Order: sequence, then structure tokens, then C-alpha cells
Amino acid sequence: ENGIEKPKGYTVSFHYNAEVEYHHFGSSHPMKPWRLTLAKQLILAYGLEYAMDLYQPRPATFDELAIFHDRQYLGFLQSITPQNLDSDPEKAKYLELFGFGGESNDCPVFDGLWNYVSLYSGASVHAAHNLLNHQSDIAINWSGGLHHAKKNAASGFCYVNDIVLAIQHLLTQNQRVLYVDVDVHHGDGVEQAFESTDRVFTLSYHKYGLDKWGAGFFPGTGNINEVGPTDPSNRGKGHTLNIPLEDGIDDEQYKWLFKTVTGAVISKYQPTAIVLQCGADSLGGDRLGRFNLNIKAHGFCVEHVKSFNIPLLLIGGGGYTPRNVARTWCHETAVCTGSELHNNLPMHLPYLQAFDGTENGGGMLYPNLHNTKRHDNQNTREKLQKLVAHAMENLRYLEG
Ligand code: V1S
Ligand code: CA
Ligand code: ZN
Repeated sequence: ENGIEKPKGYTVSFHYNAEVEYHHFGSSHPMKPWRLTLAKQLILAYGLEYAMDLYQPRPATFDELAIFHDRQYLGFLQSITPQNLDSDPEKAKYLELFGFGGESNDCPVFDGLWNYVSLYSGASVHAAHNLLNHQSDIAINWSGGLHHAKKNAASGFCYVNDIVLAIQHLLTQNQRVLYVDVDVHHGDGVEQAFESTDRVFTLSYHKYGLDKWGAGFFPGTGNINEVGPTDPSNRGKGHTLNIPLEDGIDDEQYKWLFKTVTGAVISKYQPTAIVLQCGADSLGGDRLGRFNLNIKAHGFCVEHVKSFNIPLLLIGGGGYTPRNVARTWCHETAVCTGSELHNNLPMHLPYLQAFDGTENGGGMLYPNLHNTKRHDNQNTREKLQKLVAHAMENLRYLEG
């Protein structure tokens, strides 16, 4: 009756284990796994579950994670708890080494950490398997997308790199996999993991540059000049593209840029599978982000990639204003299934108050996030044109 049905001619699958929602990074930490509860409630309230195949994946095993990560690092991750953290001097020694140190507390040790990382990774690996078996054409895991994790270190709220694990699975049957990252942060962990292969092309759009105090935007890498290894004998040469942006980029600019650059990469690289990281911290009004995108402009990236009809894995990532993260991922789920959603949120939505009131988006699915604008647009037409020209220059390497 709500008009939500399975798309004709292709299959969308949704991979989600609700246990991830119950993990807490700590009250002052911006990463809130319960944003996934909000997203799921919106998706269900609109009836999108009728348009997809739903799966509840099991957690990934130690051995599955060890396909990318060092066993010693995983052993540490599996055994560390908030309780044994300070008491065991042996563990204290490894904290720094494995990326848990520093006063920023980006990667806290919290209760159930191992369960959390194996749940979100299990979902990405399961989603990749579904694409390989041809059980789905588009597979979604909103709990994944943790692009900063390294093989032996945690970084930027990421402990295990589910994206790398999923791509490794896709590589068993795909000659070329394209990774596209619209999170406001540079996808450094994925880029680094595949820097020496020509079978994965990594493309990241992100905020890059110094603030007025001279501090670089996290993680501080991803300049347009960073194109991977420069040694001509390295097979990975030319298979990385970074699009560094300034504060305040708007809908029209971002859509034009995304379409132009991603389109060029797809037509030159000819991937047989695509992984799209949909970090929602590139939205206007995000607690950590600096861009000014509305939900439909963010969703345009999904629409555009989907239009190529190449097997697609969609994963989450950052996103620190939970109600807008939920709106975006609900909208993008609907983009995948080809469903139109009404701007008025369904009345029977649990947690309706999280989306209600002028502050929270007035009970709408698509509030104008420009109203929450806090960052002037520093991206001029000229700068973006130069950037695209530079990107196209970098892509000439693919022509051999
Ligand atoms: N920006 C930012 C930011 N905010 C925090 C933070 C805030 C409160 C806490 F209780 C804990 C951490 N950390 C950061 C960034 C990391 C951003 C990670 C983004 C992850 C993703 O969206 O891309 C994918 C899920 N960390 C830093 O900026 C590091 C410091 C450099 C910040 C300041 N301190 C003092 C030193 C380290
Ligand atoms: Ca990015
Ligand atoms: Zn981010």
C-alpha cells in the first residue's frame, strides 16, 4: 500500500546485525553506533524492507580478519578490555604501538570492542559474498566503512578495515575493483592497503588543508599530488586519485565534480565491481565535517554510481549528526531500490522526536541542511576547474 516493492530486473540486499547498535565509544565521543538504530527505524518505517533481501550476518572470525590484519594486532584487539588496560603493563606497551595512544582518544578501548569490530566486518564480508554469488546486484552494509584502519593499527575511530576485507573477497573473482569514498575524510587505510596493485583503484573526495591554527584536517593526507607509488615498476602507480576540497562545498559543485571525475575514472578503468563508502560526515551541519551538502546531493553519488549497472557494495562510514546520518542512509537505501520516499516522515516512526522540531529537521526526511551552515564556501569555480584538470591529468596514466 505504501508502494514499496522489489525492484524489477535486479536485487538489492541489506546486511545488518543489530547487535552493533549497543556498543558505546564513550559519552563525549562523536562516533555513535546508535545512529544505526535511527537509520534502521527510518528504513523500516518507510517499508523499504519489502524492496530488499535482508540478511543477519554472523560476526567475522579471527581468521577472516587475519586475511588483511596482523595476527599480533588482532590478538591484542581481542584481549584488551577497559579493565585490563591499565593493570597489565604488557598491554600498556602495545597501546601506543597499535594506535590507541595519544590524548585525543580517537580509538578508545570499550566493552565489547572485539564483538563490535567482528560484527561490522562480518557484514561487509557477507555483502561482498552476495555480490560474488550473484545473489545481489547491490549489497548494503551501513555499519561498515571504517576506512582509516591499518593492518597493524587502529586510527580515526576505525579498528578493523572492513572495506579492505570486502575488496579482498571481491578480488577473488574480479580483475578490477573501484573504491570510491565520499566521507569528508581521506580514505587513507584503503588507499594504503592497495597502493601496490593495479587491480584496485582508490578514489577519495575529502576536506584537505590547514585551519587558522595551522592544524591539518584529519588524517592530514590526500593532496591531489598524492597519486600512490611513483616508482614506475610499481604496479599500483597511477591507481590512486585524491580530490582535496575546501570548507563549505555546495550541492551543485559537488554533484558536478563527482559526476565528472567518477565518470572519467569508471570509463577509463572499467571496473567489474564498485565499492562506495557513503560516509555522511560530508553533509551540512555535521559535528566534525566542513561541507554543506544536502541529503539528495549526497545521494546523487549513489544514483550516479548505480547508473553504470556494475555490481555495487555500499557501505557507511563517518557521520556525526545522527538524525541526518539516518536520513541520508535511508534515502540512499531507497535510491538503490528505486523507491520515492515522502518528505513527511511516517507517523508511526519510533524515535520520531529525534527528527522533530525545527532544530531537528521539522519531521521531514529532507530538511534543508544549508540552514545549519557554519562554513563559508571556500571552493571557487576556478579552483574546482583547476582541480578537475589536474585530476584528468593524473588519470592519463591509465591510458598506458
Ligand atoms: N575532527 C575531529 C576529531 N574529533 C575527535 C574526537 C573528539 C572527541 C572525542 F572524545 C574523541 C575524538 N577526533 C577527531 C579526529 C578523528 C576523526 C576521525 C574520522 C573518522 C571517519 O569519519 O573518517 C571514519 C569513521 N582526530 C584528530 O583530529 C586527531 C587529533 C589529530 C586531534 C586532537 N588531538 C588533541 C590530537 C589528535
Ligand atoms: Ca573521502
Ligand atoms: Zn569521516
